Amino acid sequence: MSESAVLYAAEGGVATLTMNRPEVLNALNNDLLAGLSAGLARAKADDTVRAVLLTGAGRGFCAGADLAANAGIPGPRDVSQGLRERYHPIILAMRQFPKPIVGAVNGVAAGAGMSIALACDIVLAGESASFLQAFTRIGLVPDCGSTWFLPRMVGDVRARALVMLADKISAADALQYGLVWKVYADDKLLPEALATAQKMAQMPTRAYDLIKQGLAVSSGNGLGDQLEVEALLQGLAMATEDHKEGVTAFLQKRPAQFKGR
Ligand code: LHQ
Repeated sequence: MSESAVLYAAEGGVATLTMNRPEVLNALNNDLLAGLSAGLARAKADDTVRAVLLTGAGRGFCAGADLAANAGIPGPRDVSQGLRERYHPIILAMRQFPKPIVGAVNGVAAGAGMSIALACDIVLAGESASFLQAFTRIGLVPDCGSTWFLPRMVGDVRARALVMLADKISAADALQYGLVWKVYADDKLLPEALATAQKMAQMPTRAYDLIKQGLAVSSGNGLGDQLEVEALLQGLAMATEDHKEGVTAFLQKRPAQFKGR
């Protein structure tokens, strides 16, 4: 595995993962996929890391599967297995990641690269970023969670149009559709994304983990079941040191100092 396909830097509670194949807009080959998996595992294991920032080097965020590298895949069965073995673990790891993930979409996010952007907890974009469900342009179907994320994020009408028409949409449209949280001037994106991640790294990390667990099951649950999930999660949140600190700080009229425990 090439160490440089994904750059890893941890500072101030934030691990920054930078997809680093700028010459192909960070298209996903096995090195980059392995680098993402390794970077996520490293950030998860490091107790000093309490938030992750994911971005791309150069002018792209991620152009999806490397079509040149994948051109040699012999048949559909191998593609399915490749998705299961190399792509799905990343999407699931992101959604099950016990710390928040901020995505800084600095350029085009296409195909599986758009799915990866959508798997982040907070998606921020530069004003020249774009989003492309590229799959049908090459006779494929959306993968890596796009058919799961999109209807939930933008509704059925827009989800169908995005995946079937495969038009590249601007960051402004993505904001209007609810695919991203905020759009910044290109030169402000990374500093703003880092500030967001740093702020989240000071927040109650265990509560974030529990929130992600609750949101993960909400769309499959009825209200009664989800109320029960919330009750269980709240019991766990209430047992954390950060909850005690939050209440103590409130009563003492001072800012809380959360430790992520
Ligand atoms: C690329 C790529 C790329 C290789 C740009 N691969 N080189 C998962 C697993 C298994 C099987 C199949 O599928 C999947 C899921 C998927 O992700 S399928 C979807 C794959 N992605 C695409 O179809 C997007 C292909 N790329 C594009 O349509 C364009 O490059 C976009 C719209 C992203 C950007 O366009 P431009 O800004 O005009 O840049 P460009 O096209 O000139 O690209 C710059 C370079 O990057 C260029 O290389 P070159 O040597 O000519 O400078 C491209 O060939 C290369 N590149 N995407 N996915």
